[in-house]
Amino acid sequence: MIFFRRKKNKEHTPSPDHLHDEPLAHTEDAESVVSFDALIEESYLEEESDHHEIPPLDETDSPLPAPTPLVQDEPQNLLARLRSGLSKTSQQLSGGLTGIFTKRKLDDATLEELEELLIMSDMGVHVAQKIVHNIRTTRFGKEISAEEIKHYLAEQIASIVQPCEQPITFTHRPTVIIAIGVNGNGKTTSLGKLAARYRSEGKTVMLAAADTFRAAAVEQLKVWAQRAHVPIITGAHEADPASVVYQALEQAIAQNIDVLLIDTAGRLHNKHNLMQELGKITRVLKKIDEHAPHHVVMVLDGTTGQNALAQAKNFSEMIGITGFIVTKLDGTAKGGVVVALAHHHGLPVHYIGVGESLDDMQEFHASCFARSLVGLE
Ligand SMILES: Nc1nc2c(ncn2[C@@H]2O[C@H](COP(=O)(O)OP(=O)(O)O)[C@@H](O)[C@H]2O)c(=O)[nH]1
Ligand SMILES: [Mg+2]
Repeated sequence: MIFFRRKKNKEHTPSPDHLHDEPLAHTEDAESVVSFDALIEESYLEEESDHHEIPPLDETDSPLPAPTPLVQDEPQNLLARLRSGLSKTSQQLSGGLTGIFTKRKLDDATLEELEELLIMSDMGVHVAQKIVHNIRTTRFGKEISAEEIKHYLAEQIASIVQPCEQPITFTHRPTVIIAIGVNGNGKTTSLGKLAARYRSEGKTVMLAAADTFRAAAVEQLKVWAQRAHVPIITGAHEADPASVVYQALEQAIAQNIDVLLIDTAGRLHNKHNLMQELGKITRVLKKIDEHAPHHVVMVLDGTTGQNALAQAKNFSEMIGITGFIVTKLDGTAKGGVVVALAHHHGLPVHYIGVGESLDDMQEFHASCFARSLVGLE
């Protein structure tokens, strides 16, 4: 399914604000558009065939001695994983840049090709135009190598995404983090990875399975809880998610837990039900702690490119999102979507997912991300 995906339109180029604010109406350059309810409903219908693989426990991550630092936390490992995770996007960008800038001056034609290349990585028309405009004003008419362009791009991208480099803060005990987002985006997996990460940092962690609609969803979270050696609160099948969350927060307080991670359902029949459920979850949390939830993190699937942007827009209009996790960047050449997200939303991007294993959830570092995205060491 594709929606809100724009083709470049040279005659009419909307302003960034215009693009951001535009409702999901049918436009000439939208390939196909669906409503939010259709999106939710579709993900609900997909449920029948929705058997997410739960990777087996293997010797690399089980048993996870807790608290023990994850291998990834060594800086070289982190960077290497980031680079390989973003390699689909960086190969496309890097290959394209080499093609465009081999012994060529920075003229209208090369700039146009550069803009196309940036749009292909899903940075969006406006980010691409902004970057190309900046290059034009400083370098027009000069000879420039692909390597120089990469450095320049990395700087530009880093400056756009820098404000989003904001790690999760742990200001309360327990700090309550709730994951929301469309089915299949990676909520459960991301929370499992975070449970292991926080545990390895020496924090005490509890998981709450508030996606009570699907038994498999609870089982999936249980496997992650086992791996990360953390307790999990679940309810009966189709129990009220709000009651699970209430019990979880009570338990977390009683057990002096540092971080409570709440997994929610991504698919309900429509927007109204989803809003109601998330609203109720928030209300019951506030009965116990008026500041909870301390983080409402939307999990986005990076492989959906500009579609992820539209989901972010829809959810942020419904619910007060405090930050993002962008998953599956390893599976896509559309890694530029993080740049578009930063440009349009400006909310923190707490973590990015660059693979399926426990070690593949990284804190978002603007300059490392930018350099890796364009294929620089
Ligand atoms: N390659 C890759 N796969 C991921 C990543 N994050 C999640 N997944 C996979 O995406 C699928 C859906 O994830 P899940 O956590 O069940 O999504 P949820 O429905 O939002 O809870 C699973 O097969 C995960 O293993 C990632 O960063 N990279
Ligand atoms: Mg799930």
